[in-house]
Amino acid sequence: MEPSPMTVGIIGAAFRGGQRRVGTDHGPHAIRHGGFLEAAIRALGHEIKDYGDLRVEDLQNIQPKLAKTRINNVHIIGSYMKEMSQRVQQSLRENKLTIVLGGDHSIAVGTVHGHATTVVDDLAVVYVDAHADINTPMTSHTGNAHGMPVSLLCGEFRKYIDFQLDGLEPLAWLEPVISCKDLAYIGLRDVEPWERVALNHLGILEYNMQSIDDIGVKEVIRQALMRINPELRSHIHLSIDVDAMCPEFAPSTGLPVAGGLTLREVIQIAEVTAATGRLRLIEIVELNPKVGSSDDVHKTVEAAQAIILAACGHYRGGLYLNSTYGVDDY
Ligand code: Z70
Ligand code: MN
Ligand code: MN
Ligand code: MN
Repeated sequence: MEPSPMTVGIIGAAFRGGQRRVGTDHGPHAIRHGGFLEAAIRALGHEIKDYGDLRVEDLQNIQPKLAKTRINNVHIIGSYMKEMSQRVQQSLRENKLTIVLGGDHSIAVGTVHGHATTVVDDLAVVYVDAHADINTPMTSHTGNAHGMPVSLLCGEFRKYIDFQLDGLEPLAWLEPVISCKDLAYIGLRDVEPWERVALNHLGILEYNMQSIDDIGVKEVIRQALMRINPELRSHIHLSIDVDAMCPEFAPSTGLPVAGGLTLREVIQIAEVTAATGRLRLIEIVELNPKVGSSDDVHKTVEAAQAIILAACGHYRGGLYLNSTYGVDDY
């Protein structure tokens, strides 16, 4: 069946402040691929509204660096995520589907906050990642915010985060907008000891690579959606860290981990999620065009684009009966 035409909002999250490497801030430029991504989405029959790239240089009111803090770049992260939340809210109001191009995974603080702010029911978050990203400012060994978005967003963690004591004033506006029960992980295989304790203690729904091998990805995404969104009433936020995939499919990322999902498995996750009619936001994060060879970058960009197109209703069979492609396009 041809995807029903919809308006699609695109937001570039040109951000790298949640980790140490240069390059994730060039992710949006790489994935847009000189207009190719938008052309491919239009070819599916959709209309696009592009909100441009949000860069740190465009921000006002960045507070001066605090002397002592448990999150690196917290002053920049505080302002950036507040602005990102606003931009996501605007796009969600104006479009059926919003696509966010990261950026490191700390941008989820802004995107999930923005998304959850616009919904009446609970938001359902599907988090596809090799990592759990659930460190708190206290447990993190790195101070990198891309390892913390889940703890910053979930209410269950609030009693463990002291915004004053930990120098986190720039993030004091951040209300915990989701609960651990609204979240399902897919693809985990590199979880720190403390993160393992947190996942078990809070009973967070998790399909790690072992579950994928045991029951298959189709059953995994079906169960995940059934558990966190049983009547499909909630809007779905699909957060995809490219390192969820095997390095052979997504080599250009900061921390590749062997033994991950195939591109086809992530495409299927996107297809099944989109088919619910409840997918409202997909973000692709941690693509770093400064990592690896140009072949590596191209491979990773093509993977990101294929996943996005699957979320937009692209059919792998190749042609719809009344396709918008004409013979001239070939
Ligand atoms: C580590 C930390 C992480 C992504 C690495 C790393 C987390 N657990 N997340 N790459 N996407 O610093 O907390
Ligand atoms: Mn991540
Ligand atoms: Mn990761
Ligand atoms: Mn190309």
